[in-house]
Formats: sequence, C-alpha cells, structure tokens
Amino acid sequence: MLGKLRLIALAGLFIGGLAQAADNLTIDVHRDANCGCCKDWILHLENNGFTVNDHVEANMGSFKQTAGVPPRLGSCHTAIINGQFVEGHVPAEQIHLLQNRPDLLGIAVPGMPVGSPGMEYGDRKDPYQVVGLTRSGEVEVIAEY
Ligand SMILES: [Cu+2]
Repeated sequence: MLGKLRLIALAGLFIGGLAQAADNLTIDVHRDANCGCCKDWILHLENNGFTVNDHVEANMGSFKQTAGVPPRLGSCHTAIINGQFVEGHVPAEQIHLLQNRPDLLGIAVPGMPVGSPGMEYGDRKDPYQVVGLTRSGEVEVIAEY
C-alpha cells in the first residue's frame, strides 16, 4: 500500500516536470540601453506571464547577426526563448504559439509598427504582420494584426 502511494507521488512529480518543460515562459530580451519601446514591450511580456531576463547590449547589430535575424526582418530588441528568436514588437500570444513551431528559427514583427505591443500611440493602430523564418531561409506570414 505504501509502495503504491509512493509511486503515485513520483508520477505526480514527473507530470509536473513535463508541464514545466512544455510551457517555459522565461525569455531573454536583448536591447539598447536607451530603448524606451523595448522596455514597454518587456512590460507587455511580464503582464502576460513571462519572466524576462533583460540584457543591455553595446552592439545590437552584431547581436542580431549572431541570433540569425536577417536585416530585412529587423526591429529594435531581439529576444531568445527556447533557442528561437523573437524580433521586435511581437504580441505575447504569438510567443506562446511559437512553441508549436520548432521548424522556425524565429518570428518577427519587422520595423516598429504603431499600435503593436510596446508601440502604443493613442488609438492609432497600423496594420502589421508577424512573420516566421524557416530553417531553409523562407519567410512566411504567421499572423496579421
Ligand atoms: Cu521598438
């Protein structure tokens, strides 16, 4: 009887561990020191359940190159989560969905569209796309806002 209980307790620990691995919400954000919209995006992530490690970089250009972000997809900050990049003002919900797309190197909102998370400017909302970069270098539209 005692042995069986112990097994159940162990199974619970195991399932708990799996759930954690499948939903790892710790993200590393790399940005310039004086980037205000980057800080606003970090707040957006924290308000949506992410734990943010904030890194101030001296040279974002070279960091983006190392992270594999093509210049045409570039924005201000570059985040890394579970080995994939998240470039620019990507909505938090799209970062959750990224966990279902291990085939992508990363996702991006190129430029800095007004109305994207961290780029709020009154009621103005410019349309923008979230795009994904495949491992073969193709860019595909993931979502439109
Ligand atoms: Cu920005």
